[in-house]
Amino acid sequence: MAKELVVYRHKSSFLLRLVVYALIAAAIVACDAKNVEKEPEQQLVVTNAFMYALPPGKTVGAVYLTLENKTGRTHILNYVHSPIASKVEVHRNIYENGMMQMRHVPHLTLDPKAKLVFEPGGYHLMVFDIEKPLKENDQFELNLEFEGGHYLMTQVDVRSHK
Ligand SMILES: [Cu+2]
Repeated sequence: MAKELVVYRHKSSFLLRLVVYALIAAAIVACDAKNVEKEPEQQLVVTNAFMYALPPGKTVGAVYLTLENKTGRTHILNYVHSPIASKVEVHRNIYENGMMQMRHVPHLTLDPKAKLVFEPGGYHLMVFDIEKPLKENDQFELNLEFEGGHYLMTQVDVRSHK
């Protein structure tokens, strides 16, 4: 009788162990699923962000950078923030009616696998009301806010005019 009881207990702890292993396995799968979900946002990449040093008294400048969407999904850039400025906007220069026009692009669509180079004469980030004069080799922070509440932070290098 006592022996049977021991056997029974042994079986039950084996079952319990199985359940625990199953739960651990499920937790690992859940973690993996989370990582996969997070990955697309990590594959939005900003590189080579820079601004030309501003002449004394000037408080508005243009930032140039390369924005890459390495994901298979469309992403929309809705807002850009910087601690050094009151406002940052996505602008695009368009040559129209013999004149260079500057347009505000409030929602910039980045197609899957798209690489967009912000450069003089094209896309740029207009930075308004810069609080302190920016000299060569200064750096400041820029935060890009995409639809769905995903943020991308980058440092902007201040370069001298050539
Ligand atoms: Cu502009």
